[in-house]
Amino acid sequence: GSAPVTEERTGACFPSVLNDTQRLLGVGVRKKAVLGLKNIDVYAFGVYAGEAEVKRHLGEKYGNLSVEELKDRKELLDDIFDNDISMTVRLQIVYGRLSIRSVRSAFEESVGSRLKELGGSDNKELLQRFISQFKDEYKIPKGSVIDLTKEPGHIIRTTIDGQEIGNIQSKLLCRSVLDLYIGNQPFDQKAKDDFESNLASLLQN
Ligand code: DAO
Ligand code: DAO
Ligand code: DAO
Repeated sequence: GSAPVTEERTGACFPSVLNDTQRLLGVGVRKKAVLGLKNIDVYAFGVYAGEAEVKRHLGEKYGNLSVEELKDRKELLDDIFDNDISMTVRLQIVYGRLSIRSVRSAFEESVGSRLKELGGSDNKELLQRFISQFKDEYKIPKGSVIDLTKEPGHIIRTTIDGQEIGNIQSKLLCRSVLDLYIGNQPFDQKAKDDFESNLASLLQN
């Protein structure tokens, strides 16, 4: 369908297609425990992938599988990466008092742990290079839209409300960021489940 999709918990609304090429495959919420006490909803997110590329690169291998079969294929995520399929994770800020400082430290924790896990060796420099894009003067009030776009060549481009703040070329960083949303311990399991189901139906068309 082409109607926008509303993330139910936050009411955030996501277009079903981005830039005429990328299809929305799952939506969810990033929560965070503050002071070890209550969970706050930080942002809603939508995960998009290039429709034509998905069909071109994965159709032959996965097109005949049911959703259940597809979910059992652990190498699917690897194939998405190895074929350098363009993707976007769109974040819509829900929490009204987000400071750039807290973004930096949350990022070090979440992406940093994936970099360690997936990359093995010392990736402090890569992490710092990405984080240095987040300058103190940026403001991300409630309603801000941040796009993390993975372009061919494993370039990750960051925009806030359509304005580019930087880009970095790194396969490991692309993988680590996407892993937060569709990897083994995703921020929102339902978003990952929806991603897989919608990917399966995309491949069957
Ligand atoms: O169920 O909460 C939800 C939303 C999931 C995202 C739905 C995206 C629909 C895109 C369909 C593409 C498959 C052809
Ligand atoms: O004010 O201490 C606080 C709570 C801040 C929570 C920060 C979570 C940041 C998550 C990353 C957001 C990326 C846009
Ligand atoms: O939620 O822990 C997380 C990871 C968030 C990744 C996205 C961070 C991009 C934030 C850009 C902020 C610019 C000031």
